[in-house]
Amino acid sequence: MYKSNYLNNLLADVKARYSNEPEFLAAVEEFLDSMDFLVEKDPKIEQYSILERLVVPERIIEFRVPWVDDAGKIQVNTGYRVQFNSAIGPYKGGMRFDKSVNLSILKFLGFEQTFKNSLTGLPMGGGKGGSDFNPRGKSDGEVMRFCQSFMTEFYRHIGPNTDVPAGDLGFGAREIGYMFGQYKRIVDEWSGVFTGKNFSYGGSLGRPEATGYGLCYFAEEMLRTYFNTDFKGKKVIISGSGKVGSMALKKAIELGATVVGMSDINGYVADPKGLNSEEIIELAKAKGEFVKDYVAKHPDVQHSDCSRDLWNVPCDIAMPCATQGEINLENAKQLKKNGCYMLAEGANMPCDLEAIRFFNENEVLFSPGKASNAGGVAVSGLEMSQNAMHLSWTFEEVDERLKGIMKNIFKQCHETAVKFGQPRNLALGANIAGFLKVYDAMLAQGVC
Ligand code: 2IT
Repeated sequence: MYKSNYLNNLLADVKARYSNEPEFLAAVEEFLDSMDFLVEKDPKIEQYSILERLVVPERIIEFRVPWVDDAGKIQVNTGYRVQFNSAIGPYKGGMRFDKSVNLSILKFLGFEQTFKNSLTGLPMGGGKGGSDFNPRGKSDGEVMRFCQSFMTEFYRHIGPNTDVPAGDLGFGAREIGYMFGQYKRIVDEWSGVFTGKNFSYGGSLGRPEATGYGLCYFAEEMLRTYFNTDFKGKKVIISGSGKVGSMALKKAIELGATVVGMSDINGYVADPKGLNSEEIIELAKAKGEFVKDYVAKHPDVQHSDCSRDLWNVPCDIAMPCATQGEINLENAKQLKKNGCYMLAEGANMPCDLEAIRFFNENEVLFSPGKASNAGGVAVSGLEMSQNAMHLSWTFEEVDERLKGIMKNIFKQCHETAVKFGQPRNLALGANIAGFLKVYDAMLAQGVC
C-alpha cells in the first residue's frame, strides 16, 4: 500500500490490465515505490496523467519473421520492437534474441531503458526489441538469413532520428552487422541506425567495454561516497561471462579488487585467493562461457554446476551481470549473512523486488541497473554523436567521457536520494532523477 491513493489505484489498474506480464509489472512496481515520495509533493503528475501515460508504450510493433534454415526448411519466428517513450530523444535500446523473449520482458526492458537513458544526460528515448529466435547453435548463414528477413520488415520503423537499436543478450556485433547491411541496402543510405557497430563501419571505440567498465566506475563512486574507500583489496563476485561480466572483471581487477567468484550459464567457480582473470576473459571471449574449461584446467577450484550457488560465496561486493531475476530473497539473505555490504547491478533487474527491498532494509548498499549499467547505452549515445558528426574519437576520449557520465549519474542518484530523506536509497534516487527529465519533457509537449 502506498501513501498516495493515486498510486494505489494506478498500480491496481496496471496489475489488472497486464496480469499476464509479470516482468513488466515488477518493473512498474519497483518504479512506483519511488514515486510515492514524489507524487503528493507535485500534484501536476496526477493532474496531467503523467504516470498513466508513462506506463503505456507509445507503440509496439510485432511481425512475422520467416526464414530458411540450412536444411531448406522454412522456419517462423516473431519479431518485436517496443517504442516506449520518445519524450527526450529518438527511441534507443537494445535487441534481445533468446527463446524466452516475449512482450512482458521487452516492455519491462523498454520501461527501464527510458529512465536509464534519461540518467545518461544524453537525448535518447527508451525502446527495446528482439525476437524469440535463438542464435545459439545456428550457423552464420542461418543467422544472416534471419537478420535479413527481420530487417526487410523492420527497416520502415527505424532511423537515426527515429529509433536506434543496439545489442543485448544473443545480439552482438555479428547480428548488428547483418541487420545494418540489409538496412543500408533497402534504404540506399549509410546512416547511424544501429550502435555497437564494428569500428570499421562507424562503431565507437570503447563500446564493447562500456557497460562493464561503467559499472566499475559507478561502483567506485559508491565505495568512495558511502564507505570512504575504493576497490583495492575488496573481494568481488560477478555473475555472467558475457561482455558485461568479462569487462567488469577486467576493470575490477585493474582497480585493485580480488575477484573471488564468477559464473556463467553452466555454473560457477570460486577461489578465495582470486581467480585468474586473464584466463577467464580469454575463454569467455571464444565461447561466451568459461566454467567447464576453467575447471578442466584447475581441477581443485571450488565449483558447482548451479550458477545461482555463486551467491553463497563470501564477498564484500556483488555485481550481477547475467540476466533478470538471478537474485531472489534467499540469495539476498545469504549474501548479507556472508558479509556482502554492497551490490551493483550490471544486468537489467537481476535482483527481484523482494531482494531489493531486503537490501534496502538491511544495510546492503544497492544500485539499480538503470543507473549502474547505463555505461553501455551512454557510449551508444556517443556513437550516435560521432556518426552524426562523421568523425571518430580515440578510446581514451570515449573512456574519459564514459567516466564523466557515470560520475554524473551517481551524483544525480545520490543527491536525489539525500534530498528525499533516503540517503542510502540509490534506487529511489535513480527513479526520481530519471523520471524528472522525462516528466518535464512530457509536460512541455502537451497531450501526446
Ligand atoms: O540494456 C541496455 O542498456 C542495452 N542493452 C544497451 C542499449 C544500447 O542502445 O546501447
